[in-house]
Amino acid sequence: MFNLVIFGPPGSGKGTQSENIINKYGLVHLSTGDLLRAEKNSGSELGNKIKELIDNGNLVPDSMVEEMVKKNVAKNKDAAGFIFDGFPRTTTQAAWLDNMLAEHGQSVTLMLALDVDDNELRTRILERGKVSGRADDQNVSIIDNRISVYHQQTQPVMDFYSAQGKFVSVDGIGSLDEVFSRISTAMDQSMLQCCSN
Ligand code: B4P
Repeated sequence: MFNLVIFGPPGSGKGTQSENIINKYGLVHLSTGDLLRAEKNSGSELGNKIKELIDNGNLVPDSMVEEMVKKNVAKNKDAAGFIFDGFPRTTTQAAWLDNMLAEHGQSVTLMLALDVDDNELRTRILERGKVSGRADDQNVSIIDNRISVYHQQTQPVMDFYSAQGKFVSVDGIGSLDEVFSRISTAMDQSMLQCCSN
C-alpha cells in the first residue's frame, strides 16, 4: 500500500496534480478541501460553521476534519493506497493520521511538498477566483490570510515528516506536465524503496 501526503501552500497545485497522480498510480483521492466544501454546500448546521471558517481563509478545527478523513478511509478498505490532499494541515492532524493508519497496519509512505512562492500563489488563486465561485479565492486579504495561516500552522508539518525521513520537496513552478514529471520521479523512487519486494 502506498500512502501519499501531497502538501503545499494554498494554490500550489495539490488538487490539480492529484488528478494526474490518480490517473497514473490508481490511488484513492481524499481531499479535505473537497469534503469540507461538500459539507458547506449541503446547508447543514455543520456546513454553516465550516462556511464561516473557509470563506475567511481559516482552518477548520482538527477534530472535525479528522472525523471526515476517518470515515472516508473506512469506506475504501480495498484501496491500493491514498492521496491525502490538503491533509494534514497541522502537526496535531499529522500525529492523528499516523495513529489512525497504524490501527489499519498502515503508515504514510511519502510526503511530497510543492514549492511555490507567495506571489505566484496569489496570482494563481485570483485567476481561479474568476471561475471557481469560491469566496476564499476572490479577495486579496483573505488569500493573504490563507497564506499566512499556512506559514504559521501548516508549514511545521514538513518538519514532522522530515524527522521520519519521508519528506521530499518538488519545484511547483512550471507547466502542469513539468511539475507532474518531477512528482512522478519522486514517487517512482519512493515506490522502489518501499514496495519493490
Ligand atoms: P483546499 O481545497 O485544500 O484548497 P487549496 O489549498 O486552495 O488548493 P490547491 O493547492 O489544491 O490548489 P489547486 O491545485 O486547485 O482548502 C481550502 C480550505 O479548506 C482551506 O483554506 C481550509 O479552510 C479548509 N481545509 C482544507 N483542508 C483542511 C484541513 N486539513 N484542516 C483544516 N482546514 C482545512 O491550484 C490552484 C490554482 O492554480 C488552480 O486554478 C490551478 O489551475 C492553478 N495551477 C496549478 N498548478 C499550476 C501550475 N503549475 N502553473 C500555473 N497554474 C497552476
